[in-house]
Amino acid sequence: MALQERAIRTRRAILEAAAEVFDEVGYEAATIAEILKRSGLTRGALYFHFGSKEELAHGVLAVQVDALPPVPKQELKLQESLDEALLLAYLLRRESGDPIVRGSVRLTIDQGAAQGGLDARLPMQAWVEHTHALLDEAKTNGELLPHVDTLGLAKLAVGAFTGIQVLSNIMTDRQDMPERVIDLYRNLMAAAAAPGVLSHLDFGSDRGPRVYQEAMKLRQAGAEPEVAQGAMR
Ligand code: XVR
Repeated sequence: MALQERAIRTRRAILEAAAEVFDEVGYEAATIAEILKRSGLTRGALYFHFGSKEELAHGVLAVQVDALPPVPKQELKLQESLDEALLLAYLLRRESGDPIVRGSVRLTIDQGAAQGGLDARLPMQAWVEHTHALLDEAKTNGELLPHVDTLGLAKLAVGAFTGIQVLSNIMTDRQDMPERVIDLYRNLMAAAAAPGVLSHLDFGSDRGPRVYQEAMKLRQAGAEPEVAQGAMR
């Protein structure tokens, strides 16, 4: 294995161990000793990559959006956006969850403000940009009503997703998260989608599990999203 590849894997293993600990106990209670134990690496290896707990936390925050694997491409970009939100819902749940996603989102939510402590603006800004780009594509394709401000809608979607995530976490340990996401998108899309598009969106309750399985298969195969074209409708 090339030296660089090994360094990338080590870094990844440290971030996963750190994310797990942040998810379980939060930033304040997390210790480097526990993260070290989880990672199974040496102290030297960890400190070579991250100099402090704060650096570890910022490392976990920085990879949040990239931790969402690609969903199969769809003709309707609005469907792709819904599919991403559903996939994220599954990656936040305990059984089907991804440690980086869960740990990183806990760090983001626990901050709650732009100032003080960790800087959680980085992942939130990245989500807004990612969602904005997808909605812009949808608008270019005529999927959205002409008056729709895509940046405003992107901020609304990210803010609302965060809100229902907190609600679902408190009420059901995120068990009802897929339902909450479908509810959110039904209502957002009823206000923003162009006539005729709404009826072509799949809001079915079996959509989430299918997207999740498909995305996990793609991730295992290490495939690019394009390969999935036509694999899922
Ligand atoms: O941007 C997002 C999607 O486009 C759906 C709207 C999700 C934003 C997730 C934000 C993250 C931070 C806290 O989730 C939290 O609960 C995929």
